[in-house]
Order: sequence, then C-alpha cells, then structure tokens
Amino acid sequence: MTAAASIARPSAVKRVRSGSDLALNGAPPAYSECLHVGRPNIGDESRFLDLTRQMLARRMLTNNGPYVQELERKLADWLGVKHVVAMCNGTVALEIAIRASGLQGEVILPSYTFVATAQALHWQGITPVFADIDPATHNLDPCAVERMITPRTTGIIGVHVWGRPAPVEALQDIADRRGLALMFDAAHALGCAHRGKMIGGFGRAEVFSFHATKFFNCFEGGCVTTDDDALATAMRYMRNFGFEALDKAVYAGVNGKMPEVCAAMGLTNFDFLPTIVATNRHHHSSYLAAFEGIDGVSIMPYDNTETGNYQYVIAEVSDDCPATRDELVDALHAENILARKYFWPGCHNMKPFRELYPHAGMLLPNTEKVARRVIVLPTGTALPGDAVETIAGIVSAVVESARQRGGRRG
Ligand code: T4K
Repeated sequence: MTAAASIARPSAVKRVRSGSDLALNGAPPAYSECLHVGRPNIGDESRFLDLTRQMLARRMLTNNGPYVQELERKLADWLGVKHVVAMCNGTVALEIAIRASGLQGEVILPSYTFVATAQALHWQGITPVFADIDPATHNLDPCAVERMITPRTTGIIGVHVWGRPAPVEALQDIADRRGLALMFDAAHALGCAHRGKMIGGFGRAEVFSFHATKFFNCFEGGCVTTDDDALATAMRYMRNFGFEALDKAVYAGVNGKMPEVCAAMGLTNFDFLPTIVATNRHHHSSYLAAFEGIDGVSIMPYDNTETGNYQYVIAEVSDDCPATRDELVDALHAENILARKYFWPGCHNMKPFRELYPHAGMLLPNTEKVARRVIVLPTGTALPGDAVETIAGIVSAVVESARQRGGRRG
C-alpha cells in the first residue's frame, strides 16, 4: 500500500445545502483539518525508504550521484529529449537556463505566472517585460508579445500555465523572425503534450519544477530539458560552481545541484505518476460535473485529446456572478478549504516590479481580468473522496445567498 493511500483523509462534517449551513454564517466548518491546494503526491513509501537506506550506505549524498543520473535518464526517455539537467529547484533551474542561454537586456514573459519566472530574470539584472495573455487560455498572447519587442529584447519566456501548452508555434515563429531566444517555464507541465509531442522538447530549453506542491515532486527540485548539447554542458557546469574539472571553473556558477535524497523521492514518484494522473483526471471531471449548474462559476476544461497531468482545477468567476471571487474564497477558507487566488495580483503588481513599472497594468487588461476571476481548487491524491461535492455545495450556496441579497450586478 502506498503512503498516500494509507493516510487517513479528513471527511466533511456537514452537507451544505443553503446559506445557513455556511461557516461564514456561524455553522461549523466543513473540515476540521485544512484542505490545501498543493498537498504533495507521495508514491510508495517503502521504496523511498529503501532507496534512502542504499544512499546512506553508499555515502554519496549529492554532486551528481547515481540517483540523479538515473532520474535524468528516465525523464529524458519519457519526454523524448536529449538532455535533462536536474537542479535543486525550479527557480535556480530558470536562472541557470537564462544565464546559459545568454539572455540579457529585456526578456518578454507573461505577468500571469508565479513570481519566480520574473524574479529569475530580475535577479540577473535582466529587465522582465510583461506581455498580456489570452483570457481564454491564460497563456501568452503572441500578438501582445510582438508589440513588446524593442531593440533591447533578447528573448521570450513562455509559460505553460496550468499545464496547458503555451502557443508554441506562434512564439517560435516570432522568435525566428525577430532573432530572439525562446524558452519555456514548464513548471506546471510535466507529463503534458502538445500535438502529440511532450512538453520539454519546445524552444531552446524548457524548465520544470519538482517542488513538493507540484504534480511530480522531489521535495524540492527541478530540471532543464534541451536538445542543445552545448547548452546542456554549460548548464551542467553552472549548476556545480562552473567547474569543468577538478579545481577548474570555466563559468560563473552557483550551487544548483539536486541532492540524492530528492532524486530518490523523484524515482519513487516517477512510478506513481499514472496513479496521480488518473486521480487528478477523475477529480477534474467530477468538478466539471458538480459545477455545471452553478451560475457564473465555471471549471476550465482541459483538452482531453492531448496527454495532460490535470494538476490544476481552475474555477473562473464571471463578472456577472452574484458573488465575487473574493467572497467565494473567503467562504471556502472559513470552511478550512484553502483555495488559492493564483496568480493574483499578477507579477507586475508585486515588488519589485510594481515600483519599477507602475503603469504596466495599462498594457495588461486581460491579465488583470483573469487574475481577478480565478480560484484554484484542491485536487490530487490527498483529496478526500467527498471534497468535490462539498466544495461545489459551498460555492453554490454562496452564489445563491449573494443572489438573494442582490449581490454584484454588472
Ligand atoms: N514557475 C512557475 C510557473 C511556478 O508555478 C513555480 C512554482 C516556479 C516557476 C518556481 O519553481 P520552484 O522554485 O518552486 O521549484 C507554491 C509553490 O511553493 C511553488 O513551487 C509553486 N510554483 C507555486 C504555484 O505554489 P505558494 O507559496 O503559493 O504555496 P506553498 O509553497 O506555501 O504551498 C501551498 C500549500 O500546499 C501550503 O499552504 C500547504 C501545502 N503544502 C505545501 C508543502 C510545501 C503541503 O501540504 N505540504 C508541503 O510540503 O507557492
């Protein structure tokens, strides 16, 4: 039995049928323990402990050990790429990929992403230039990207938001025509494909996160994928202080290495991936069905003709819904369901970018609209069996209560 399966999961203490059942109105919360977005998926615990015991006996704890190499090989085979360079986390992987790709000056990216994407650029003295998104997909709008190009632009970083592929062909076309480097932040997109090709093989490089909250976790971790031999070599040196050989640094490097215990977790969870996908997919279709009748709140669909990881359940609250997004999130939190407002308020509204570009929002109307609408709901292998129905009941009761008191119009 897997660790995930053996953990007792909280079950809802009540059914919510109307406003008077809501914790906001004085009823007990639906769950006594919090439900989280990003509860880790954990594979076979005994396999992990076995690998860890072998690691301790070997006394090879880090520095490109055998588990890291095995994980890199497995990922490369699965994703169909020449090189996988494992790193200590997704943010450092982004920084190293950006540095090794020679990006400088200005780089275009969405503001609608986790702030790490923009920080990885800013941290290296590169100016992040935010382009607007397509409100239907939450991914970069290629026309907006083209509008933001200046003589200082050296690259584009697309983000596969929620694991739904960015418009890779259109972005590649812009990059080719304008002589720019193209890479992708694929932190959400391990195991996802676009037109039958796995994410990991697009652009010059793609960057994944294996953080505890991700679809596939190594506690902390990440990697860069590329088919470019020279880029892969540079990144391998850079993640290890720039060392090419003993006492010989050939690049400005950092310590970006993945420890062996993280790779052991990765090897364990690699075998668990089919279970995670099946569970996520089941939860996602349950959410689609449960939210169908709720006026003004919809669940974002995935393209079921493509391979996906179904890791994010995105509810969008339309502007004519009687309840606001924030009212719904407050009501869920009162029930101990810690839904999230990713990526509110958008990178351009966070420090340091807010002070650096105070008027950026004027060029990002879709970003601001989407960031005001989205609620990310809990899913994954730790989700209690009754959660989808309970969450839908709460959302429905809040919307209905808001309608009865004449909440938001227009
Ligand atoms: N690019 C993109 C597009 C990203 O989404 C991310 C990370 C990155 C780059 C950078 O990759 P990393 O450097 O992180 O590898 C979380 C994650 O920390 C972050 O990795 C993730 N994206 C982002 C979308 O979400 P927070 O600060 O909003 O949530 P956090 O880490 O507090 O976790 C959320 C909840 O999950 C917690 O309240 C409790 C639960 N949780 C968390 C952990 C770590 C657990 O139950 N167990 C745990 O071990 O950022």
